[in-house]
Amino acid sequence: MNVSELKPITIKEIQIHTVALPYLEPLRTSFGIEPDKVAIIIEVLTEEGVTGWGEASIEIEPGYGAETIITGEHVLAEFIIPRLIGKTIDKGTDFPKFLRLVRGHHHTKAGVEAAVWDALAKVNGMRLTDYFALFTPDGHISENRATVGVSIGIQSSVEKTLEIINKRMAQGYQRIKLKIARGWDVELAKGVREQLPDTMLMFDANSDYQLKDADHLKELDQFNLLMIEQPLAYYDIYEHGLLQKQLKTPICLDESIKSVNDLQIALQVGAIRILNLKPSRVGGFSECMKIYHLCVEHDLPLWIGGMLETGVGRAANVAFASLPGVNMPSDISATDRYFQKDIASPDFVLNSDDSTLSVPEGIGIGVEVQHNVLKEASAYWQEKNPYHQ
Ligand code: OSB
Ligand code: MG
Repeated sequence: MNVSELKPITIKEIQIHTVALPYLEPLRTSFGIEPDKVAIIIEVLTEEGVTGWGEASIEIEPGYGAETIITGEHVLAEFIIPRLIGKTIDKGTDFPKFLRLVRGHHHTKAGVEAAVWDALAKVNGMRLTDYFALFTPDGHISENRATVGVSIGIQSSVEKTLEIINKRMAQGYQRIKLKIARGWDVELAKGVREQLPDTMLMFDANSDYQLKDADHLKELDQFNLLMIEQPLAYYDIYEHGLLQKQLKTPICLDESIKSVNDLQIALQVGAIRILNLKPSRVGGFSECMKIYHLCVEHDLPLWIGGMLETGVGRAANVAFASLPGVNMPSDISATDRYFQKDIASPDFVLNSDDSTLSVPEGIGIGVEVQHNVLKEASAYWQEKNPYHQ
């Protein structure tokens, strides 16, 4: 199908639902731990009668990204929703121009944009993954499944970490990501590698180190890590280039890459060998698409990162991660890695033979929002709301 033949949507109404869900296994990172998943679920109703769903995946504290639930609600109500009501959107990649004068707020914008892409796919009777594929380089079509791994938080001991790794490997996860921090790195690598010399293993530092730690980080080179994710500051690109020159282990950037322009700079200064692309961090799927094209042009290995999304956000991420340019295991796990009861159904279940998640067959994101669970999760947010009102 040609992109110019796609049906547009006209936005009639946008509803927002702030939710919280208790985690089954909270993720301790170098910047902290949160007991509950929080998000703003965005519902876009169209004149055509279809409803699109998206997730603004924001954390309670501004420890990963700058946004909070309150900034998200504020920017949605005052600046984003008023710019969209009554607007006709021809295709997904046209979306950013409507929010040209709302700068930053990537996680919030990404949630709205995801709902718009979902509505567009639905109005065209297509799965979101096939709708995405129309905007990728020629010949790229969905592989109908995304290869995935699992992200494991900082634990109290190497033994405890190995216990969780073994549980996840028994479930079928073939790539293990461990969170690290200063003081929780070399000893962990040594302990895990003694037991699991060949496992696909990577570390994520979430910006805990400085360039002056380069000699220490070099000790990690002996452990055959697939990559080290975001060792240095969340805003830095330049020093990652200096660090990569000293390290054999490939540097994967997460926090530092907020746009295709950032990626161009990182490539230019040799700061990146692998990209963790999070739709929420870069502000939505149009920016993801530009980044996807640049990765293909530069042969840069690419995978999709996660923000411990609910089924709504995860479904869209699985749809994107099943495109062939996404060529390393993504941080998208099965529903039972995250929640007892999710707001979208059916659950994502790991295909344990090949460490994949299947793209659902239904149109759009292919999962249905469970209105009763959405209501419960909204009430749980009201009860748990940690902000002083
Ligand atoms: O750095 O990738 C990260 C979750 C919250 C904030 C930052 C990160 C993460 C993850 C989650 O690693 C991975 C997942 O969604 O399963
Ligand atoms: Mg990361």
